[in-house]
Amino acid sequence: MGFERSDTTGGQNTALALKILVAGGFGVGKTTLVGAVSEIRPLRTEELLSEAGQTVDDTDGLDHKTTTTVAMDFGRITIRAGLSLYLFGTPGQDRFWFLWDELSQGALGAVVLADTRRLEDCFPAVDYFEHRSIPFVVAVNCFTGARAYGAHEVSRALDLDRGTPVVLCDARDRDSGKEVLVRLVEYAGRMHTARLLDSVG
Ligand SMILES: Nc1nc2c(ncn2[C@@H]2O[C@H](COP(=O)(O)OP(=O)(O)O)[C@@H](O)[C@H]2O)c(=O)[nH]1
Ligand SMILES: [Mg+2]
Repeated sequence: MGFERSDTTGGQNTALALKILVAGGFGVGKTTLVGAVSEIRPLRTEELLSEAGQTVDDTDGLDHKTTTTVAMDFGRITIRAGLSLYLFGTPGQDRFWFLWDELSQGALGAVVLADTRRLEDCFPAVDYFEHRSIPFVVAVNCFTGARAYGAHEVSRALDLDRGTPVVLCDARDRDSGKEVLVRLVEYAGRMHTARLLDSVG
């Protein structure tokens, strides 16, 4: 389980910094989410969609998206005193998969963003975290114009393991994004405890 302790006050106030990945398909709202919740000016690397890129990046049904993240988003949020999260928005395109293995080293867990209009776009991310037993929550970014599905329907459509949380959210909204992250931290905490008990029992 990846975290670092930074002790700035001689052992009085030990701060935990946890690493969280934000994954999901192209245009699902990863950059938006990291930007909405981050207390520091989010670092992002975007490039204008090149003409060549446009044939690769299917922008149908996306809201006037003209840039794409080629490296990743980075942000930080303090959940409560002594607990902050470092957020890494993973590259949303297949040609950047090779970056994920490095990014996922030491991560507590992941948020998989989903858009119910293109639910299949998050299958690769779901598979990726399931196969590596990295705890994740699915956050349905409720775009205007998208039919509202319940958490249960999304869970079934994605064939998630029982217990994997599905949260409806608005990636543009700070409180909504924070709620997703709190759910993830709680869920990942339960998963890690259960595995620990399994390994001693
Ligand atoms: N209406 C609406 N638009 C959103 C929402 N989240 C993101 N967007 C827009 O969708 C586009 C893609 O979002 P972005 O964060 O860049 O997606 P990324 O590729 O996953 O990083 C941007 O133009 C956002 O402004 C949302 O919850 N509602
Ligand atoms: Mg992005």
